[in-house]
Amino acid sequence: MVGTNMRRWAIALVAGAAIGLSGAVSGVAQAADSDDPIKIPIHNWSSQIVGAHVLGKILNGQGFETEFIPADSQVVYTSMCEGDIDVVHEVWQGAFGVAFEQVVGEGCVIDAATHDAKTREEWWYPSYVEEQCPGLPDWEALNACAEMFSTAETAPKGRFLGGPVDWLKHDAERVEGLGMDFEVVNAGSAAAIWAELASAFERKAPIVHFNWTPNFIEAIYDGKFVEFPEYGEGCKDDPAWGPNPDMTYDCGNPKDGYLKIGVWNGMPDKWPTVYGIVSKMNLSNLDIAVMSKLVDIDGMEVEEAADQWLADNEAKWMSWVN
Ligand code: TMO
Repeated sequence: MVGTNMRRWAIALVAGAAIGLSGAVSGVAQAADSDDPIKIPIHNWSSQIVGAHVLGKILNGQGFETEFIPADSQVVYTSMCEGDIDVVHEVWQGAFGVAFEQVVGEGCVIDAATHDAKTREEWWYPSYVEEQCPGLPDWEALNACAEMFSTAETAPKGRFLGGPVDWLKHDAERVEGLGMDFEVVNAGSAAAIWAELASAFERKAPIVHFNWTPNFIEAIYDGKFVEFPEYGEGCKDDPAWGPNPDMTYDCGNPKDGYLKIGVWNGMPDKWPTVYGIVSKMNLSNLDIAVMSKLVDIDGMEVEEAADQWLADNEAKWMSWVN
């Protein structure tokens, strides 16, 4: 660590000279922090990818190196326990709450912060489907229309187009627990869901698929989430809970789910400055929606989108750094 510290101080001196020792040495990592790169996962939805680069650029600006690692969004929680990933900045309650709370309970991951953003991840349909299937957004009304949503693959059952498997929504368990006439077909990517929505929308064809908020979709398509039996503590781990006494997941996802930041429990010792920054990071619903919009609507490259968000939100991210 001596070498590490020497190098940091050398950087600090050079930076201090360059800025006339104005006191703005906040642009330099503290002596106590390790030189190792901070390992940030890259998942498979746009806001997360842009936000990972936003965080990376903020840390780079403070003199830290970062490494982006493509990661399965469930396995990432055990990877954090093993020290292979250092920070997950978009922990969505609906998709990852179970995996995240488990490793926090084990003590190897720290629940470092809760964003202001409130999230919902749920079955969703474009509004014109309400004319085709009366009684929506109630799930029993949806189920009565199941066949309308069938494809060659699922007929006579309706198709629910789920997200990529690593989002692990337990939709199949829900279908079984609630006795629904649907079959879950997982999309290969988020882009595949949006392509199917665009195509169905053109033809005003019935479709029900996985969606979430905040997301760019709500800026383009009018639509609604399906209302399932209300989520409650116990639904995901206590079979006795909910309408089906023998099964878990017989409920919808939380309607005002959290969005959290998890870090490897070694971070506060290894990179105290980084831990300080990450613990203050705080994104709103608008931030998440804008990050996805810059890529999915405006067609920007990820890095460009991250630069744009940083340029438009300087006061916000500077407050995490200082
Ligand atoms: C985790 N996700 C936002 C895709 O639901």
